[in-house]
Amino acid sequence: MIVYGSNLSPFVRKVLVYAAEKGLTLELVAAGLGRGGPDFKETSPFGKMPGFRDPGADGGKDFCISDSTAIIAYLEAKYPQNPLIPIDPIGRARTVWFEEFADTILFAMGSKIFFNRFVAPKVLKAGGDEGIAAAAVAHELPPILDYLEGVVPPSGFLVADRLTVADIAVASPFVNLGHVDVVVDPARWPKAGAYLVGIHARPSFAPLIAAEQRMVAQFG
Ligand SMILES: N[C@@H](CCC(=O)N[C@@H](CS)C(=O)NCC(=O)O)C(=O)O
Repeated sequence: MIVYGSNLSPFVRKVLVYAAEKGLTLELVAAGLGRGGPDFKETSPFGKMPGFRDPGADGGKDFCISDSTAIIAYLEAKYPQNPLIPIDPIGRARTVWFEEFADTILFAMGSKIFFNRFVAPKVLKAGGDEGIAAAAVAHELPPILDYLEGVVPPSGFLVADRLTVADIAVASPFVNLGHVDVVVDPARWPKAGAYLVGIHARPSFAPLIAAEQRMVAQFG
């Protein structure tokens, strides 16, 4: 199975970490921001990463789909062992909420910082707007961390006291913040900070983060 995109995208990283936790092998093909060609376009009609292809899975034809949530829904249905989306109504609803929180609220905040401090100046060589990034750090990040501080249970997992897609989705955008040296102040947000450190230390996240750090460092 193929994922198209860059693991610097929190959505691509979410799918790769999910697959690692499930013991599934996905091939990552570079795509997005002008890369990937027709094969990527076939999986993602609007050029958003990740795209996904499961060769021959649709009655002999390739099954193609985009959107990290759709891809994970497909994989979870196809590979139900070691479930990462609870089946009980409350657990499932909470998992969907945290994934949605990550994909919209967290991503909107994080992308202002990562885009303007890394993607625009270093990848696109177009200059970033530091004012937008600094305002997001000062005004948008703290209420998000206040919220997380209040909802992280002692178990260290957001839902069902075990790892679910909720944890993968919420922890993923914080990797991007780490790449641009935005750290969670442990004095102000001790529970949220420890939670993120714990999720990022998992064998599914840690090697990806290390590889990304090397990639980011190459841009200077
Ligand atoms: N809801 C989508 C969001 C995908 C998305 O916005 N991806 C961004 C990268 S983080 C992208 O491809 N941006 C490039 C573009 O819009 O051309 C998902 O969960 O996969």
